[in-house]
Amino acid sequence: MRKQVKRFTWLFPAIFMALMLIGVSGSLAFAEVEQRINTQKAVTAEHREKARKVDEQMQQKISNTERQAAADSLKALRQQIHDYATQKYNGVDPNLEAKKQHGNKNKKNPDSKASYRTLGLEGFEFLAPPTGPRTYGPNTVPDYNTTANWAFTPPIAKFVDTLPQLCVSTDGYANENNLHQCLPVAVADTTTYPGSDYYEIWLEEWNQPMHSDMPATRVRGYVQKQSGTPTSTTANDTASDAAPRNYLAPIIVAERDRPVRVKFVNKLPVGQAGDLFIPVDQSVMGAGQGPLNADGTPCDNTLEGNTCAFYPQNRATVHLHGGRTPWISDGTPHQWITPAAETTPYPKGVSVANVPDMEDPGDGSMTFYYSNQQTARLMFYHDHAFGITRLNVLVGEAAGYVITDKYEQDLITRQILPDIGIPLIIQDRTFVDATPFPTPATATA
Ligand SMILES: [Cu+2]
Repeated sequence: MRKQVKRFTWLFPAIFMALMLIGVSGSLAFAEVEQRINTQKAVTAEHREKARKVDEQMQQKISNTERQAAADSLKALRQQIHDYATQKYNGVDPNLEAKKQHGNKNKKNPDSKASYRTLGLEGFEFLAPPTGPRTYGPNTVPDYNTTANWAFTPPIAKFVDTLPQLCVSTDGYANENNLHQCLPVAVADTTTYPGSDYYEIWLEEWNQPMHSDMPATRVRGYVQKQSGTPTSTTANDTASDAAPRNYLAPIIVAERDRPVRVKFVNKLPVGQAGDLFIPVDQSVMGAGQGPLNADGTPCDNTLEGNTCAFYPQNRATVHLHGGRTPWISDGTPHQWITPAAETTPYPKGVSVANVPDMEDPGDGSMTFYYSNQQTARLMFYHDHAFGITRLNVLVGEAAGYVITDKYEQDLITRQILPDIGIPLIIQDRTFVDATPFPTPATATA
């Protein structure tokens, strides 16, 4: 009973407020219609201001000279701070002092704390700016602590190359950086499988420059082969090779709830040329010997001195990272395939399955079905082969995958978002000389 009374008393202000709101919204509606007529667009002043800012930002282009100037001033600033620190501690370089103290940890020195002081952060060693020329290469003592000289990456200048950006077939993939690179957006074939976007993606190996001061680097990556709707109706058509190939491409742009179908063809070199060109730890499960002899008879790879055949290093698959994908198309560790021409007792992983309503792609190929039942997001697709996933991804078997939806498209239409966005990928890479050198390389070798 008490509860009912309470609810009843609540109703009065609620009804009153509702009546008030109807009145207010009535007059608001008039003002809004007026505004729509004035601006011819259903956007508020706030939206227009946002759109103006986005436009302004897109107009701002920074030249390489400006980037270099910024890098130079940053370097000068680091030098200034370092000089200041050196002076502050009576001419004693705080870094060298810190090192001495670390080296003398065993000796009990009551003054050690006093002489090891840092620039405000406890335990933080301030490093001097690198001073060239550096020595690096075989027989050089590795220095990880002051001026890093290891792993053979030559000293390279920052900000000299512009980032490769997305490029599209409609303007002939013209949007190149100074290294003539861009990331092509894959062109969907919409007729071969009605209701789906179909792509034919090959896996290939090539050389590509990563910096204007370095020779080209060997990569393995994905390439779209059949671009756009083919004239032929067969799903195995490989007519066009129009799109440039590029590290971390092609980018697939999918629409929410519209499936993507992929025919993936492993076109890597075979035999010895099919081996990875970076070191492979064959003691990792799946990277060394498998359960079969070269003639296909079973063997026990856990025994000493066994004769089991090694898994080929040109195995590969496609996994859509973060995708809501049925298991047959998930590119799991056991869904890899080798190139059709490879001679091996292991031509494919034990869980390989093709999409049931797609044409059988044959040896060295596999079909995938992605549901795209997800909201707008940036994902990526990459290799997932048993034992060598990390290595395959490191050499380049990865590319962007964007899902867009009606909410995102609405924001783009109203110019609140400039477009589907600028995919930004940050990687920390080490480059080694292609010429083999004796390992371990030591000062006395
Ligand atoms: Cu992943």
